[in-house]
Amino acid sequence: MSDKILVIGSSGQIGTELVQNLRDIYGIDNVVASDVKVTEQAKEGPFEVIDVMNAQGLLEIVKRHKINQIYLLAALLSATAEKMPKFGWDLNMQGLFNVLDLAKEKIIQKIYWPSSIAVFGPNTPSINTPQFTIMEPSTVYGISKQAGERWCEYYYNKYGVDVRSLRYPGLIGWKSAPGGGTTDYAVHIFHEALKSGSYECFLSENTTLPMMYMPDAIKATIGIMHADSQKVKIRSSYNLSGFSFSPKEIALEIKKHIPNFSISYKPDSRQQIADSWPKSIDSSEAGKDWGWKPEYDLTGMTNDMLKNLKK
Ligand code: AKB
Repeated sequence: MSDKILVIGSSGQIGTELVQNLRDIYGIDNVVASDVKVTEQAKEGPFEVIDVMNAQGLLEIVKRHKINQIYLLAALLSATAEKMPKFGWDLNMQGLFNVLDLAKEKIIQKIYWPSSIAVFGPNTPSINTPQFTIMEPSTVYGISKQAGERWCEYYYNKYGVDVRSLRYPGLIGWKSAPGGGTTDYAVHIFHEALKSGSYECFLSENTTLPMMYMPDAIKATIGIMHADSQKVKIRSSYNLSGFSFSPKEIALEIKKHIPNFSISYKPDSRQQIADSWPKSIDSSEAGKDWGWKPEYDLTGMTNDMLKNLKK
């Protein structure tokens, strides 16, 4: 059977780029984009409006398009979920159950579901955080991702559901805007540097966080989905690392291109979230099991971001 893919939450930061990449591989008609409302993406290929909380509506669309793989990206991220804890939990968990159950019933064959560095908490070793370690997340988003990881592993062990997952660090890209995350500053800073030459950062200057350039994140996502099933040994979620930096360090890197660029700091409630997360991640299990290796570092990412945003 040929692959027919549904991307849920396709108009967000990851989905925008993932859909383009999947369509290059599988063909436009074999990748159905979907979001809670109609977006510009509807002009580019098959598109459906899906509320992932509506299991029956989801089932109808899956059957109509003969979908056999789902990438479930719809979620409330860390900062937004803190403002709407109950809705954040409901959306992040119910959406996952609705998709896992489709695979349990053998209606679809394969699932991609993103986890996050938010599964870690203040008691986790924060440097080179290991794959298996203390996980006591202190945010709604982190709690939902950690619970989601447990359910993914459970569905794999109990029902043989082929679900694959990565713990994304902060993601940086120029094709689409992030929404509602704690790491979003690392995208905003580029736009403001080019637009106004200055940026007021909502995290303090030495807040180091793990980050990744979007081409690497897409490569990892498609890489784990294409890996032989036996190679995907971890069915909760894999640590995934790119590089780490603080607001001060990225500002210095931007200054190499825009010498007059200035940054100021006004930490808000997101500071506390960032302080609970690791500073760097050990992704050696992903390297060992299915060959993960990032290409970009801070300098390479900054060069490429500015080059593309200037266009
Ligand atoms: C967020 O900041 O909430 C996300 C994440 C690290 O999962 N970018």
